[in-house]
Amino acid sequence: DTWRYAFEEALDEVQGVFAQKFKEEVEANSDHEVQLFPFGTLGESDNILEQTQSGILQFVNQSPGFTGALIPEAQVFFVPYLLPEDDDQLFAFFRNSEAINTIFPELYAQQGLELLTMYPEGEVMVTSDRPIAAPADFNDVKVRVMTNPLLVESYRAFGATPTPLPWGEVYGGLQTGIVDAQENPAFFIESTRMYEVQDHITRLGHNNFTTALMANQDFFAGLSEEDQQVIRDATQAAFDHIIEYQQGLTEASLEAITAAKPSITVTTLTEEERAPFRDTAERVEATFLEIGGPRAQEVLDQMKADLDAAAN
Ligand code: 6CS
Repeated sequence: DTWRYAFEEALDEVQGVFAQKFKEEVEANSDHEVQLFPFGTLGESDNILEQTQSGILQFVNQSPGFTGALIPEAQVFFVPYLLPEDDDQLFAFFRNSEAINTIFPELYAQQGLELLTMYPEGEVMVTSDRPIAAPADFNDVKVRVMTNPLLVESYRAFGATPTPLPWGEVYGGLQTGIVDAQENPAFFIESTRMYEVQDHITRLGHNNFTTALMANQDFFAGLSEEDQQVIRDATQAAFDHIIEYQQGLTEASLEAITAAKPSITVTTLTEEERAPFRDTAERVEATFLEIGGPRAQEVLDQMKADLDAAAN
């Protein structure tokens, strides 16, 4: 039979590369086929998640940037400066985190979703129509964010005017001035050509883009143990592949962007410049504890313990 798998990006973007590896592994190790549905074939991110909850799709890759509206605890990924900038620490965290491997699967299960893995997609950068070096520069700047209440709060704390929009409206929104800025990893700024309608890229070092692969829970529970193992193994292989794939990706993407548009500026803020942004983390964390659902405190504490373990 055929398993249907939807994701939020194109085939040659990070989620697509992950999905292709997953498909290859499942098909090499079982009689099942995996049919891939990239962004734009079945609707926006929220649509493909609903289609998976209802069983029309078997698999979905959705980022907490959108899932956070449904599972409030998943908003934790938008506390700024929580995830480490160091790749080795970041990857160790995703591999070994108790929060990701134990707590989040329980929370996703309450929504009919089997959480198979979470993985990072790359350092998040701000693109804008004006230079940004301090919170004051964000004054009256409409920053498009994913539809996640804590992400909205974090940009409010940065001093900006956050505007939540689904992905499909972003390029046009930047082009027509409905929004002035947005955040995403470099590979995505390059592949979607957002740089065409933005003049500045700023590296605040505030986050890495987290995403998640899930299955419809009834579908997964109804599979033989052997098929479940095929899925777990394919997930692990895709995870390893995507970590490897990301080596050097950010720098290569930035080079491609500046080659395509030499006038664009790419600025890495100094530690001094980052300090006022970093100072907002405490306030955003407090908001997370208010709006992050019944297990917010437990999730935050476990994340911090996991991050400490990954740092050592
Ligand atoms: O900004 C967004 O909405 C999108 N960003 C990425 C990197 N993947 C999918 C998501 O829809």
